Amino acid sequence: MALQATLLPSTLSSVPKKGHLVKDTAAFLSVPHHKQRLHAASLSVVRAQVATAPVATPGASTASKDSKKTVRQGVVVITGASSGLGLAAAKALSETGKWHVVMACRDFLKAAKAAKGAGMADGSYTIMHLDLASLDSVRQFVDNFRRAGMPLDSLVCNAAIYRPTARTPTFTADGYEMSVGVNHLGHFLLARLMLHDLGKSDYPSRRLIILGSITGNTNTLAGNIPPKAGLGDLRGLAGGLRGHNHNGSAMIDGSDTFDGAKAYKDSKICNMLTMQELHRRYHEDTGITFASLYPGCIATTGLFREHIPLFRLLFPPFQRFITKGFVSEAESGKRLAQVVSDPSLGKSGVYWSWNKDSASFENQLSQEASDPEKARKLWEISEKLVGLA
Ligand code: NDP
Ligand code: PMR
Repeated sequence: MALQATLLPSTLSSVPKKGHLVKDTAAFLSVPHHKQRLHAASLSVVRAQVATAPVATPGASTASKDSKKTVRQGVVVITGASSGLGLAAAKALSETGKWHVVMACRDFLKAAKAAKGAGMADGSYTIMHLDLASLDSVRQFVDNFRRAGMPLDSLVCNAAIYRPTARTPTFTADGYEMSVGVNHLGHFLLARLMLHDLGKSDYPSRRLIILGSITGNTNTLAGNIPPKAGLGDLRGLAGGLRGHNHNGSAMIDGSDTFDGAKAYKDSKICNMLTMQELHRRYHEDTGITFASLYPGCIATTGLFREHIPLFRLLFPPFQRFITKGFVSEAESGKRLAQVVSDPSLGKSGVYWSWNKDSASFENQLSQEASDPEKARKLWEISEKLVGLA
């Protein structure tokens, strides 16, 4: 039985080969010479091994002498893996050989270049199209992922946009303010749909991770730099985040004035509240681990691309030498990879952070970012906005 399972991966292929695009949407691109090492049909066989071997071993998908301890390679979907933290985590996870990374990105070519540029090995990743600014695209992604026949063992909601200088809102395909639309609503729908796939996985530790941040937590110095995050009574969100032109507000708290920096910080509160609500609703029944994190200040990423040039120049040295909150992209990638796969970070409902020695610890969220009543309300409104209720 175990021997059979270890032979399966190299002989079966359920994903398209080089350049093959699934569906006319061209939404799926497998990497060159991709030898898919996973197959849904092998899962029932591997299940028996998982029970006796809770921890994955390197090179697990190839035949091993000690096949009793073999756990198949895990599959992790990372949104926004074409840059910054997502790319660094994709690289870190793929390098272990224990993970096949599905890079869920809005720009194929950029993602392909980024993976190559980062030195990720052919066959260790798959790029699939996902534009979080369109709920149709989110649904299409889930559909394409399922058609590809891969299991889902971990989902990382990482992608984000930050529009610090914007004084007028832009909107997603569905008409929601862009920062909250992409960072929260797109991920909310993705997470809800993919819970089903995580639930079917036989992997020893299944995880759903949503990026949070220090700047969404007003119990920190960084969270007190104006504009401060705050969702108020969520009236703007309940009104559909449509903006003035549609007799609404583009801000979650219903404010008349749009503030791009605040919209981002608000979206991070939503991310952290969503993780906790997922934990409350699903952890006990499914065993899935839900987690959020602040990976450190990765001051060099594309997140700050819309900031003024002077900020982009001074922010990295400011964080490196003054606040000492700076963390490199590579280090942040390792941190996120830990939250995906480290057995010691398997606790659910936790917001992880790292101290100066890069040791992880369970951090405290601000009062608002841990308010269960607000989380419930956010959940219910978000469900309506993404068409789940
Ligand atoms: P980057 O800008 O480098 O990466 C963001 C990623 O999101 C990119 O791959 C981008 O794609 C993708 N993305 C943006 N919009 C969409 C969309 N509509 N659909 C799909 N993907 C999209 O930023 P970071 O790596 O810094 O940020 C990653 C996460 O880390 C974010 O959630 C952020 O909030 C969080 N974080 C970052 C901190 C930091 O200091 N940088 C601190 C705390 C948290 P593309 O490449 O095509 O633009
Ligand atoms: Mg902040 C301990 C101090 C600390 C840390 C860890 C951060 C992280 N920042 C700190 C302090 C300060 N910042 C101080 C004292 C100032 C005033 C000079 C300051 C300013 C500042 C600005 C203008 N910081 C910023 C900005 C941004 O535009 C960034 C932002 O808010 O993005 C949403 C940002 C950040 N500071 C951080 C981190 C992690 C960010 C950006 C990323 C994020 O939350 O995703």
